[in-house]
Amino acid sequence: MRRIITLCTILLLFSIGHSKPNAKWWQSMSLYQIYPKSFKDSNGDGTGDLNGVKSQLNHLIRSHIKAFWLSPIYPSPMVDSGYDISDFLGIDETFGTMEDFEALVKAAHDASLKIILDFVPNHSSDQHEWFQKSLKSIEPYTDYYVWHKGKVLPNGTVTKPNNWVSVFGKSAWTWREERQAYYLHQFAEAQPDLNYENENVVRAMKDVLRFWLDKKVDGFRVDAIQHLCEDVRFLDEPLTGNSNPDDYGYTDKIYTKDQLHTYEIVQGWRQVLDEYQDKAMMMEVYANLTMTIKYYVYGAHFPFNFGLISDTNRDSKAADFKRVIDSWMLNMLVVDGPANWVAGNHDRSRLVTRYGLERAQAVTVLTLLLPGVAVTYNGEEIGMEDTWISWEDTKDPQGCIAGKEGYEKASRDPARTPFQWDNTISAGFSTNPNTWLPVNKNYVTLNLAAQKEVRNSYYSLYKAVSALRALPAVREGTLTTSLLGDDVLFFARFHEDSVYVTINFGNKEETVDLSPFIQPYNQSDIRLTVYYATINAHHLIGTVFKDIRALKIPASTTVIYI
Ligand SMILES: *[C@@H]1O[C@H](CO)[C@@H](O)[C@H](O)[C@H]1NC(C)=O
Ligand SMILES: *[C@@H]1O[C@H](CO)[C@@H](O)[C@H](O)[C@H]1NC(C)=O
Ligand SMILES: *[C@@H]1O[C@H](CO)[C@@H](O)[C@H](O)[C@H]1NC(C)=O
Ligand SMILES: CC(=O)N[C@H]1CO[C@H](CO)[C@@H](O)[C@@H]1O
Ligand SMILES: [Ca+2]
Ligand SMILES: [Ca+2]
Repeated sequence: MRRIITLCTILLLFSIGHSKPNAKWWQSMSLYQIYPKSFKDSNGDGTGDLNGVKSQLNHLIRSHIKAFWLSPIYPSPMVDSGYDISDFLGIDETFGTMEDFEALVKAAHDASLKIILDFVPNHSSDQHEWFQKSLKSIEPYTDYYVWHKGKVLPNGTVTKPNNWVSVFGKSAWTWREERQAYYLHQFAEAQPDLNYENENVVRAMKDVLRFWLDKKVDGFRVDAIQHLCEDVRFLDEPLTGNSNPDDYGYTDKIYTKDQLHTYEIVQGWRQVLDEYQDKAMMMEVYANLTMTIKYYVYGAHFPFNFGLISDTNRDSKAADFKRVIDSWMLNMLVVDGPANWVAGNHDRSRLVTRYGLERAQAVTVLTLLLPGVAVTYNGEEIGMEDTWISWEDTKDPQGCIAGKEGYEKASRDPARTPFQWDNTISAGFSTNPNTWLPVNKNYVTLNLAAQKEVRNSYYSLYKAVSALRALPAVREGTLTTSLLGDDVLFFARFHEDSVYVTINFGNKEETVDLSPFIQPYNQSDIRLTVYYATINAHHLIGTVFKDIRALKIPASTTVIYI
């Protein structure tokens, strides 16, 4: 076996998950996020649905996906695309019936795919029976939500309890005459926060988990977890210096995010999962690294790693990417959990739009070949781009609240348009020419069917690189990262086999020497074969290099060697 030398300053070696005998399915899975409204419409009403998902499981299997999570499919007035749930135990009729859901679970399991649901514990819809009863102070629902009588000013006026701002902008408090009180909503007004100080709520939400686990789902992706609990003193949060009290950034979130009680609740959910076998829980957390990693300790199988969304962009240097990778991996040495890499979701601009095509491909290679879990948002495997949406077509509350002038910056709709399957009507997403959000006009050329035919398409890259995930080196090998000059990031995965990747983020050709990473270096012995290369070096695929001391990497190009 080849050994690796450690050049302390330029090279970090992570030894993770070495041949774990009882490796669990979630530790090295390729996880696919399905946004159900936009994946596949089976009945021609212009909105995606569960039968649509079921009809396309083959696409997941061919793409080497092992598990998929569905954004919310529960009954909802759809004020926030299903994240405003009016019944935690049902299926919204837009998506189908409970029978359709059960059939999807069965079809997924028959295909050896794991199915994961979105769990949205922070809030319900204001149309939920619990909230309607809470409004009327009907027990036991009176304190199911966070109610506050408000602050009484010296002149007798009652006003909002404090300066807390909603994630979507404006006050997080809304007055209800019926209750003569304010309720808290960290998101839209129609999304009242549940009160986790109330043991009945804690119990009720655990029962929600059991309900779906009994339906054989394999786990949960937990939404907006860091907003779960609030400090019950309801004090003003310190100001940040941003002068607009309607901006989420107006206050420093010391009382409304990352509260210790939140972690304790998560621990309770883990106990529920452990009543079953082989179930996984992953958290959506946009917090600093310390607060994020803490979820590993408190029972989550993993919190999503958004480093490639939040900390790098189209201007980042190779060193920035290395820092994002190394900082997460260093934490993996101390927690018992798999690393994971998320490059996109329905809240952020599309990967290609954020990074540009060539860098997006590099990021896709990173997510697929770094250790642990790879997460793909539907459409990213074909390099879908943001779609311009008119004010009239805007659906996202974050866009609507921002108004006609500001919606383009605030709306998340551009990343949520229908999946582009082929070049037929509505991109093969629906037989209906009118879809819930318009289809991107580029579907005529940018679609899955077309990309399957082309060797250097986004999907060909995705599929070829995904196939490598079956190799021991990628499944459970160590990771080495290194900078080769200012612009080239190198990483390698080693087990009995090896995979090497060079990414040139710069705009000129670079020549690199990979010999330090392979010892003892024996020139007549070592061969690197180009397994895949992005567009500027595509012609090199299959080329065998014997002299690895001077490999040429074209500008803006990713090359994978085995
Ligand atoms: C009471 O004081 C608040 C804050 O100074 C002011 O906005 C409000 O108009 C006052 N109300 C009355 C009835 O004077
Ligand atoms: C992370 O956030 C927590 C709480 O929000 C804060 O106490 C801590 O100082 C932060 N750590 C870093 C490194 O910023
Ligand atoms: C180098 O490779 C050659 C040819 O495979 C082999 O004969 C030789 O023993 C190797 N030398 C070392 C030091 O591994
Ligand atoms: C990525 C993600 O799922 N974000 C969701 C977080 O929670 C809010 C409120 O439920 C949603 O609006 C986001 O879409
Ligand atoms: Ca439909
Ligand atoms: Ca909350």
